[in-house]
Amino acid sequence: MKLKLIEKFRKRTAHIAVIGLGRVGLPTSAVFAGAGFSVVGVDVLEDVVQDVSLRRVRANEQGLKDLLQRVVSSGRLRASTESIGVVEESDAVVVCVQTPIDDQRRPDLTYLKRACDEVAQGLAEGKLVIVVSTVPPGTMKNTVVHILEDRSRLKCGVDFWLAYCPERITPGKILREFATGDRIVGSFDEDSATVAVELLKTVTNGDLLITDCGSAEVTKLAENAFRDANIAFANELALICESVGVDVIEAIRLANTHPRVRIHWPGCGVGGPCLTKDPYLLLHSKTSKHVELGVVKASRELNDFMPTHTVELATRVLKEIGKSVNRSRIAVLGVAYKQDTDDATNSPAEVIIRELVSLGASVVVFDPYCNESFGAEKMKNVAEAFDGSDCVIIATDHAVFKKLELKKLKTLMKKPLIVDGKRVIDPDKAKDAGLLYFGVGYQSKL
Ligand code: SAJ
Repeated sequence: MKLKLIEKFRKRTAHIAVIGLGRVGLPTSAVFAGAGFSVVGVDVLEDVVQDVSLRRVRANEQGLKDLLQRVVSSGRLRASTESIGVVEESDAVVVCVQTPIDDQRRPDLTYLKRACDEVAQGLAEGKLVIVVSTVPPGTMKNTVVHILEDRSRLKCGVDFWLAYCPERITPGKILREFATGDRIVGSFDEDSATVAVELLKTVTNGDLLITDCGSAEVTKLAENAFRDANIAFANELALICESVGVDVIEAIRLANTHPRVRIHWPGCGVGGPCLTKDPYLLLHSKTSKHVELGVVKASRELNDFMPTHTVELATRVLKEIGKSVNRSRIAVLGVAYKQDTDDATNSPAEVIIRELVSLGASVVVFDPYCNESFGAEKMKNVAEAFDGSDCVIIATDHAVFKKLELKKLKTLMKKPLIVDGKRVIDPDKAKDAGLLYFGVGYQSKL
């Protein structure tokens, strides 16, 4: 049975179902179809399914539109809202549904449980199920395997194979990272690992690192929680540097010349769908009775405070130069949560804009890629944003913001104040251009 499935993967004759066509599922479907498989992507949302049929990609993701055009036109990828029948006709099922947190920041596994229940209804002997969704530790063992086995009356590792292979793709570079990145393959049994590796080998040249499910779950969460904590450390340093009059970027640059130090970049906050959520999935399982497990939680809290800190910085400096925030026109450059993408999910810019508006400022925004404006007036270009402003706040590190013509732009401003939330501008260049420059981790003398 196992060899038959492996043979189908090698010959690309296997049929693959991808459940969930979001940020991860859509590229996953396209990549498997691009590798030669016949793929059906399933989503509960009609318009998402229709987007695939119309070959429409909403995200600004390098190469994805071309790949989708190719695989849909060739008939290797289609989409459906009906999961059970699609699973019945598939040899492998890849689950990519969202695993959000609720208002209390507890994991909400509703989508995952529903997807597993439907997969179980279409499951038969000899199929492989791979879960890709990010999950709290223990979810595969305590939830996923039970739903699959109970509903299908089949035995994992005997009748069907099951693996947990979290994604590691980063928006903007998804296809490249998919093709070259190493992948974790967590499984309960050797055969499941072998079969999952055979499938993943068809789409990545990276190493496939086999482990048990629990380790794979913790690894995925550790990756994002570590990055969040590292950024929080950089942000804490930034706050310290502001109070002692040191440029945090200089301190981090020098500290990072030490062979065992690698501090991340500070800024006006951490956004996106992953770093803002995954640490809470990890925290959900904390169990120590002897010590308060504070690092992950404190990191989240500090990073969540940074947009407010940026607003406070702008407000204070405006006041010092004789301008109250409620009489100021403030331009926010960048709405996306991440450089050179159009995604505004949990963007620090949202908090910055909303707080400025609630303080009575007149807020305008410019982002070359992102249509979202969180209620602020959208400007067509950088010059329009600077024109008549009392303060410009940089909230996203888009590459174009690193090359602003500061001398020219300064002449358009009412007050020449720039607050660099992403530290993309050289303070000396800004000062040479006649600007008052403040930034996260950088204080100027007025
Ligand atoms: N950020 C900083 N300082 C830094 C790096 C990032 O402030 O030094 C900010 C960014 O501006 C952004 C936020 O953090 O607002 C998140 O950006 P990111 O590039 O760290 O991460 P994501 O959320 O786009 O993608 C992460 C990646 N995880 C890691 O790098 C460990 C990606 O590889 C994962 O696949 C993705 O989460 C995911 O889906 O889990």
